[in-house]
Amino acid sequence: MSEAIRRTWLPYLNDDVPAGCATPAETAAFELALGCQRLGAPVPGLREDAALGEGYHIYTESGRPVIAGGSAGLLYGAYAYLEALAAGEDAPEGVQKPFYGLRMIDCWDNADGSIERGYSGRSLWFEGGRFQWDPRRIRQLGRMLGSAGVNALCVNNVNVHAEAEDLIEDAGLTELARFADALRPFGVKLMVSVNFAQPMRHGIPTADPLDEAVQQWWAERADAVWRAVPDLAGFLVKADSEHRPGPFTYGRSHAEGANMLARAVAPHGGVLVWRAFVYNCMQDWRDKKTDRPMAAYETYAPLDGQFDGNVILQVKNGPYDFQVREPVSPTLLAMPNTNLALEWQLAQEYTGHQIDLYAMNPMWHEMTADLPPETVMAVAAVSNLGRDDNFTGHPFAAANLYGYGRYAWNPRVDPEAVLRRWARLTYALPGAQEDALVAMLMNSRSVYEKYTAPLGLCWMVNPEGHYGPSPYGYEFSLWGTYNRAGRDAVGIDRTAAGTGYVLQYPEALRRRYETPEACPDDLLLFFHRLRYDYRMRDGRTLIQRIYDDHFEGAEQTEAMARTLEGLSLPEPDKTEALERMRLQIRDAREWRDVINTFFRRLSGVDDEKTRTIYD
Ligand code: GCW
Repeated sequence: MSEAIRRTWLPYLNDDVPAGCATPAETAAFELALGCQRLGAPVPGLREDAALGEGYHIYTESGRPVIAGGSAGLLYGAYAYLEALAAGEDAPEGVQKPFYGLRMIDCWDNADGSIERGYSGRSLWFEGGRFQWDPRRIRQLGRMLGSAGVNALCVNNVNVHAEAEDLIEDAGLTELARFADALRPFGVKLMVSVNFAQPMRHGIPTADPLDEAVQQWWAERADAVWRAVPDLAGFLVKADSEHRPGPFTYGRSHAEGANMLARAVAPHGGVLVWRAFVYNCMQDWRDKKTDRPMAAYETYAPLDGQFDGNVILQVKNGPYDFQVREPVSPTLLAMPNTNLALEWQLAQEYTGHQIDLYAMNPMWHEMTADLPPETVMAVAAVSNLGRDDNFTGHPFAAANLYGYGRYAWNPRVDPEAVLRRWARLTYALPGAQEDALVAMLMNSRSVYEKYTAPLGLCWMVNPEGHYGPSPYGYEFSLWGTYNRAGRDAVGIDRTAAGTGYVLQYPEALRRRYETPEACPDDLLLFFHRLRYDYRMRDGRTLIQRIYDDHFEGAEQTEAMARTLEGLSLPEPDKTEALERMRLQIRDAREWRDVINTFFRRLSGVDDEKTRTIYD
């Protein structure tokens, strides 16, 4: 582990991380004293006002800035004040409150120190089956989370392996409490992923949610857990999914399963976050009727209104699984009487492993058009954090963590303003360079989409690790993940005449998606099966568009490398970013050539522009 504390978006605070603070209000005072001194700014007065809760009010009184807020509000106000000054702006006056009360990071960290889909090194807090961490790094992490505005961290993987079950057993509670103590000063509460079948470890022959012994075991467990960590935010559960146990085994519904756990945590003010990522993961590719994107809606929409008040149903943004582009999950639009959380993935599982540039704020912002932010009451994001010196693998991937917090505070925030703020705070580049960096980030998703799987084509990725092209990789698998590319046509018909998926949408979206003429290009093959000679709006054939996108995406990657070389970034960020960019260029070429060759071979159609497509 490196001794040096790495640059974050608060570089003026880098070398001293708050120690000895027990509450967010104390951390606020520490950060302001240090930051204002470094920035040569007046230190604001702090006025605790519990009624403001996590919100804060910044105003001037007798010529002196004042920050009022609840304990966490003071901390958020302090960071807002410091950030504005560091970015060369006036301190923001007025009241600010977070849009979402629960702003979670879900960590897929395993107790052995590995991270499922982690691209930034090993876990920052687990090793060898137990909690183990470097206090300085955890304080810096706390500062990053607190200053981004995140307020809950689920410490362990939703796939709860045996060692992690110990977290809520008596033997594990002291360590859990210590870790909660470490993050509490930053306004971050812990959450724990639990195994639905955990009572069976204790001689109870079933995990049936309607069984009294099971209910009693969970109630007693929750009592013990909250005795150790009184402000634990709640439990998170992945059930009946990808071989995890769940209520289906006992013929019970997911409302029955979730409510049983919710009743155990309710007396302690805890929430029960239940994931809606449930589908048949043992599909037969020959079966064209079972359509995986339909699964969550089929399972959950009929249960609307049946969940207890402290259950939050956590739904991934799209109906598949964090692909580059998916339509909004129809489940999110079908459950007005259920508390919903929208789940994103900061970890770049399908979006380039924190090697390829992929800034997410534009994508999150785009979703607000189809999913009014008021539809959900919480947001969650799978963590991109790890033990790498820079915390996020790629130094620019920090923009996604920072940006997620800004979006959780205000889902309608302008993505460009967020990326600019992050870039300015982190690097303070000369104006034109900052513009170039921000433009590159704003465009990064589109570039990635072009050279990987454009037009809503999903799953052309290598199943082994989910990096790099493999057009047949998922085609004959059990996971319900097909492109069905043939000699004449590609894509899946999800209209009423096809799988019927489109019928899960409210009318306006259904109309937009049900005909190829109305469907936006970027989701065309998600909803429709089209011939390669299908004419796109701009007159190009479908196959030509596939070729063009792959060539363009790979070329744009090379342009990004030139932009990057021109930036006066500090070391080691510049070297790290350039090294990753070299890999991105290599991999974008590989995507281009593999995917274009695949379609060229299948269709027999040449590129109109006679560029090289290998045979
Ligand atoms: O995307 C899939 C991932 C799994 C993950 C699962 C989930 C934690 O490939 O690694 O398991 O989603 O969201 O539960």
